Amino acid sequence: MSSATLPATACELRNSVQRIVNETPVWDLHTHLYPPTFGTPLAGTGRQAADPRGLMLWGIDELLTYHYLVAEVFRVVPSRRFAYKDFWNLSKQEQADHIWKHLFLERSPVSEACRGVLTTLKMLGLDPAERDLNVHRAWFAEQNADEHINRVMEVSGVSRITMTNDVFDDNERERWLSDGSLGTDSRFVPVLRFDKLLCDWQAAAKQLAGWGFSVGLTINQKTIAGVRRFLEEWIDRTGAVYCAVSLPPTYYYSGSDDPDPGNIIFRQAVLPLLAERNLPMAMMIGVTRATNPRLKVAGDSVGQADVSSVAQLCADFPNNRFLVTLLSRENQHELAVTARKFDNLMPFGCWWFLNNPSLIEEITRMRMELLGTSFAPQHSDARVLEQLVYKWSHSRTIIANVLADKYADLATAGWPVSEDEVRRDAKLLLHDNFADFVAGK
Ligand code: HDL
Ligand code: ZN
Repeated sequence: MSSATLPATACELRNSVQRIVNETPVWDLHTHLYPPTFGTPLAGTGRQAADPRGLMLWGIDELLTYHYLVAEVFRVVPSRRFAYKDFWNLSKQEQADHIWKHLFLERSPVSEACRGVLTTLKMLGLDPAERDLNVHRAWFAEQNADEHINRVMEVSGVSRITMTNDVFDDNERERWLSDGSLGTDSRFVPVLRFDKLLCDWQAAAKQLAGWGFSVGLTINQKTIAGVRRFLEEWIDRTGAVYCAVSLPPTYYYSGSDDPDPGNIIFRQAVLPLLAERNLPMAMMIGVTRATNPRLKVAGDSVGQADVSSVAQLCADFPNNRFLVTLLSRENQHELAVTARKFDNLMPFGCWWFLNNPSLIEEITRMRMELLGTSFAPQHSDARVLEQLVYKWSHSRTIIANVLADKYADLATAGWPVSEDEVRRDAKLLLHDNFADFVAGK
């Protein structure tokens, strides 16, 4: 390993840091990706039969109908010209053709989600300038889903893919109940997600009771025990490495006497169990669901969250560890300062509407200035397999740029860094900070 200091010139320094960051494997800590065992609508070659309700999404038509692009195409072909219901009645390919025509062929694809499709095609060895979608479709159809995962992980430099396994999603739950081996693909790491448990206790209690758990609307010791048994059963079934919730901007936690049913369940059932099991809790706060329901999954928006609730939870539950990402740009500085106050808080990612170069740069720079290298700068949130390629390529470039600037500042201060030290820092940011936090180190 080279202990040589980095090159003196700014350009050479930047190139060296970029190379090292590009070479550093990343553990992608939050995605919506799945292995083929969860079924896939695009069969490709091999023994995988097409499963229309399959959860593993991949290929050019899924890339182009990513809900980010659905929202964007209605900006240029508004619903007053092309009704929402008419778009949703199109086939997946017809939707992709519509998006390709209006966002790529008839306008320059300068948005991050558009550019991402092109970066992905190029890095997979296709010609991104090829205007005929059927040429791309033919290539994807020739891929074997399982082998394609390995290739995408290699090209994107992702060593482990963390899933989102929503126990309240019927499609997902039924697959786990019928196949106990779903969590055994070593490339994919399960996470137990249960928004409804904390956000809609009435509905959750009814469902848990229907699934045979001794849970009633009134939250008493019997119900708390029933919720714990439900969580234990699903943590064991999935092998989850952390548990997760997404919460609205209005989420508020006032402390140990908070009367909200979801918060009572959170503090009396969820957090004590996770502390016993040494599992972190991920909180993703700031989503305003269905702001425009006619856009379906593309219709969610953003709101500023209450960061003091995060601080209160970190203070009240020192034996729990909290992975937190906030959706509002305005919350980022307060989250970073809160992370300076609580070592059981790991801020992560530039989530969703923040996953754009200008904001990744701003947030990463601010976090590094406040937290050094003690945070997880990014997650992909990928929903379509090949998005790993562009999301990590784009983010690595920015993270490396910020690091190079900081190393240049250190050199000016008389502290030149070595290649080994850059490699160590990059591994902390892209893998070890999260891996160690999950392990409770
Ligand atoms: O709730 C979440 O995990 C969000 O990431 C949503 O899935 C959102 O729709 C998304 O895909 N963001 O990138
Ligand atoms: Zn997500």
